Amino acid sequence: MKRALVTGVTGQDGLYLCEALLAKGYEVYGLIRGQNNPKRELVSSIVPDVKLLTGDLTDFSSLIRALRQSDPDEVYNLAAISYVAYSWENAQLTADVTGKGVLNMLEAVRLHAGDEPGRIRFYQASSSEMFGKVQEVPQKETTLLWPRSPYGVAKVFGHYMTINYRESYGMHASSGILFNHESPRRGKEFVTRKVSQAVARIKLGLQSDVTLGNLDAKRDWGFAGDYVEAMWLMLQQPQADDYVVCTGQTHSIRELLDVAFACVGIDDWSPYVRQDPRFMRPAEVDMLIGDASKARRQLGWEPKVDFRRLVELMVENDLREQSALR
Ligand code: G4F
Repeated sequence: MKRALVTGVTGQDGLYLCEALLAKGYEVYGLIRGQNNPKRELVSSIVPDVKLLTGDLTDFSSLIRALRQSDPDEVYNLAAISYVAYSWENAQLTADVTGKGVLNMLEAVRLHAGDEPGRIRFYQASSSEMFGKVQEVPQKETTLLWPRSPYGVAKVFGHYMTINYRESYGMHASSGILFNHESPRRGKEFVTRKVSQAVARIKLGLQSDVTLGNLDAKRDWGFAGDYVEAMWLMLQQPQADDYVVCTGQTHSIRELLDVAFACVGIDDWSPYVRQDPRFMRPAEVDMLIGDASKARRQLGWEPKVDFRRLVELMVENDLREQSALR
């Protein structure tokens, strides 16, 4: 039985990945942060077979302890402060967790693996946010990185550290450059879930409108459940490498609103949507669209859920959730 250690286990990706690994027969350990973490119960209710260990990416000795307790074959480093807007308000914390935290984990894995550096396979959750002010369309593994937020800069540090540990120590360390990926488990601060929840509440008469920021930004949105499969496939390859994971389609926030409101029979959403500068960012990533040819060719990976179906899944889920709250 293979063993995996997953950091960021309380997030959307952590939950989908744990489900996938358990279904494949892995013994799964999840790293959980802080005293009496309120999300512990959520994890235990969705994936009760995951063994939870306490640790923090900024606390090196806790990572060494978690590695000793789990002695994993594979480590998936998903933990991060992942909300881009928040990273301007907490740039140093973001650098410590989302950036330096990757170095802590890589170093802990290197020390734990001892004189067999390739023994533990390592996955780093890199991000399309690293492309920022895009230098090429579509974006691929070789596209020049130009991050536009403290979060993006921290992710670039983690990405290059992962490559550096692979090249310096012969570690099996791979980096997945994942474009935006969403699901009914997405946090409510991200735009897709903010919209799907608002649409459901407007339909049910619980809310009159929703206030957003920039409606013209475009994103390549896929389904998180599809993307965790790509993470796993990367660690099954004989050689570690870096891969872009995306759908190759891009849509604006306006198109997101079109599809989401259409799910509840509203064709003109303009009376329900307001804009406020407080949701605008100091520097915006205007457009992301990826090219996943390498992942398709080398991993045999394909996204299964398209944009329209993804939005439908999210609105249907929020209608159920909000109806139950009434
Ligand atoms: O949903 P978002 O907050 O996601 P963002 O910033 O693209 O980041 C997500 O994807 C990255 C991958 O590229 C991940 F690395 C990262 O951790 C995260 O998962 O915002 C998407 C777009 C932005 O252009 C934003 O300006 O939506 C725009 N937007 C417009 N109004 C809004 C809002 N975003 C949020 N969160 N809230 C709004 O009211």
